[in-house]
Amino acid sequence: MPRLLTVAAAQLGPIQKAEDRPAVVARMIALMRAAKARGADFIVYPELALTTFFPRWYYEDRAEAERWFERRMPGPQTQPLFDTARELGMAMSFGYAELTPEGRRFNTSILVDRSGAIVGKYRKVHLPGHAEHDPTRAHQHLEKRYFEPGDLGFPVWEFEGGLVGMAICNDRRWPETYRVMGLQGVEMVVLGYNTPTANGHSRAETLEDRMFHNRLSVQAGAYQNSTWVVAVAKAGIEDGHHLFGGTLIAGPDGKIVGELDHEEDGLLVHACDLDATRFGKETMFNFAAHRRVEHYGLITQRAGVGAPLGRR
Ligand code: CDT
Repeated sequence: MPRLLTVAAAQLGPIQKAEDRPAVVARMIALMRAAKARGADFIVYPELALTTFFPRWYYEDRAEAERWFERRMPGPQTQPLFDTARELGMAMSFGYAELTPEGRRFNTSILVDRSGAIVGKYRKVHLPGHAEHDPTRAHQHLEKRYFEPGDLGFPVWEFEGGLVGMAICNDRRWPETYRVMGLQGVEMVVLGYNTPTANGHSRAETLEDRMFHNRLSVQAGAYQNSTWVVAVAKAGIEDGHHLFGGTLIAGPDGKIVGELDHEEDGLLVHACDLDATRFGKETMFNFAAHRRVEHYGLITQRAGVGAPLGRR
């Protein structure tokens, strides 16, 4: 019997600044009901799923950005999402801006089981962009202003009969993200993203380039760690700013099993055989047999590039 986890990648179309939480939660619930009707057990929504991608906006006073943060999860406005998940027996994952009781701010995702209980939390480690307004950029990307780097590492949880981990957006471009979870035997990585079509710098990168790098990052992480990766976009034009779509699921052989071709709310549903991860984990990427950790020291000793180690 294959170990099947039927996952629904629930892409969200744009969320405008003026759209409030109840309206977004209603869209998410509609997707959840549609996912259930298509046989899904687990629904995955994007990064910062409850609001517009607010780090594009500069607030001189950071406190003004607090309206985009959740002080409690679930809170009064998100409770209906949890209630529906419990009613349908649907596990879920979604991202939101977390404001802790101590006043700390993180870009966070959670894993919620079928009873509606939060069983896992991840806080985004790789925060792209900058902390101050940058007049040389066509678009601001102020994640470093509004969030601290995550402090929880990259844990993997026993979840829905498999081993599941989370990442958020820019994390998907870093091989360390997947490898740390790969070393815990991860069988499915779920991640959401908000990726602008324009990179903010003058260097021209086409939409095709950016979609290529999206696929490349996800497929490489899946193949090199023999894991499913479910990558879910928030897409479309938010108050004049374009986010690309391209929600996709990659299998443990790195191949894409499905991809969305629009920028609206929509579902990509796939029955993922978690046992399909075994072949890669036991052969090509049998880590215990083939990894040579004595040569990997620089990975944790250096963040940036240093002197070459080659000797004459
Ligand atoms: N949300 C997020 O992490 N977006 C980044 C954009 C980087 S461009 C400053 C991404 O890697 O998709």
